[in-house]
Amino acid sequence: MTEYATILTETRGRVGWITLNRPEALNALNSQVCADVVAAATAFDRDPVIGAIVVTGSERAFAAGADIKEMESKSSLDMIMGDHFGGWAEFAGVRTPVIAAVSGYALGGGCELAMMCDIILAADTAKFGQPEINLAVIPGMGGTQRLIRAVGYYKAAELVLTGRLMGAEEAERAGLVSRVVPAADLLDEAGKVADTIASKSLPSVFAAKAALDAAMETTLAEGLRFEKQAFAGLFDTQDQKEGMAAFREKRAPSFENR
Ligand code: CO8
Repeated sequence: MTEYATILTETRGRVGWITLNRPEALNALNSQVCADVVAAATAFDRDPVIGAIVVTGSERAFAAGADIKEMESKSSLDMIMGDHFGGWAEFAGVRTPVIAAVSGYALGGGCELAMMCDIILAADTAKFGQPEINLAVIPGMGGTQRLIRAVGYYKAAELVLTGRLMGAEEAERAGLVSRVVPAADLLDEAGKVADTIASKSLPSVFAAKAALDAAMETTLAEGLRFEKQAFAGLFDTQDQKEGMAAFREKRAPSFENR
């Protein structure tokens, strides 16, 4: 397994785990973290054994944002030409479903990283927010776009314009969080969700994620066309025959591609 400077990685069964590991900075996302997470996630994505990825942080912080100390002295030109965080688009584009297991702070880029994932499980201690306005900047890794799609315009506007943080329960009510669990159970629950996804037929999992992504990115008519094609495409897989035969024969399916 490759060693990374700012994250820990591990394979458990068919699940790839990525743990942000900069405790001294509450897992602030500097360019090295971006490079490490992208390298680890894309390596898991290419590994045919892996059917789901979990990204997590520490008990105190999933990630407290992009690294303010790294960004502080940058000019506008540095930000444009450096493209320090360009890799996050690659992370958001992996085919394998990614579960964010969030405990403690998920602020700024940390909240945005969670929103690049497909499922957000939150410990009851989690705190979400886009406090960039307090630094005289705005979200830059998708916060103004993905947060609106998750919680609607008015909630997103309040959070982005005031910098207010919201707790796990409020985030779940608002639709940002898939499920809130007791802090002590967070990693077990994330592992269970990941194992469940990884037990399915991979082509159908990839197709489901791509169709869900299409819903976030396109019109209803385009999305429905995409879904129809993706649905039809799965009927050429052996696993579709096996899944439906297993249903008819009242037994568990045994998929080829998982
Ligand atoms: N960047 C750098 N260092 C950080 C960050 C951060 N985002 N957050 C915390 N740290 C460091 C602190 O400086 C401190 O280090 P040190 O001990 O050396 O002083 C250490 O982590 C512990 O933090 P605190 O002492 O502040 O811990 P508290 O428990 O008192 O407070 C908070 C915790 C409330 C989370 C507080 O640390 C905080 O407000 N952090 C900043 C939150 C924030 O503003 N996040 C948004 C950052 S901007 C952003 O994310 C933009 C994303 C888009 C970038 C796209 C580029 C293209």
